Amino acid sequence: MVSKKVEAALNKQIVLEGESSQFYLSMASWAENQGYVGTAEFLYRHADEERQHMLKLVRYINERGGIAKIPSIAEPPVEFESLTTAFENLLKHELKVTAEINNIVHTCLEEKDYTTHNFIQWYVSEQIEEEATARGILDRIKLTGSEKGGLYLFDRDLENLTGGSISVPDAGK
Ligand code: OFO
Repeated sequence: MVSKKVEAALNKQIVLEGESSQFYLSMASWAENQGYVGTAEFLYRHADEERQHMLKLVRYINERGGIAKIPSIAEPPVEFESLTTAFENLLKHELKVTAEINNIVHTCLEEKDYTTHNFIQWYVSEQIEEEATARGILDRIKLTGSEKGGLYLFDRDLENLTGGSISVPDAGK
């Protein structure tokens, strides 16, 4: 059974994962409208993965005798200045998510909840990957520059990255 404190921390994380999903969905839609087909594919896939992260938390809280709360989510931005600013925002967002995951780890230890501590380790590893992916993408953009030809190649590259650089968990497991 999760304590009230752990339950609250996990419910807070549901909001963040939901926000991540909506944020990436909005970026995907923007990229699609800009003609960045590969980037859009990558981001649509990423938005789905974030929803799985949220779902995994919902299922875990309920499984452990808590009550998962499904929140309303703030509207994400519709427009992004450029691919660079979009991915800079993404990295900033992921850094915030990592900080919150670390807070959950801290709460688990305070509450001596070693089961949730174990559960949350999946998110700790996932954040290492997500930050690395975001940094890698920003590096690629910097390397290709803002010329149309370079951005076209970047976009194609990202489409190929869609395949499996970010793993999708089984919900609730
Ligand atoms: Fe859920 O990993 Fe990004 O936010």
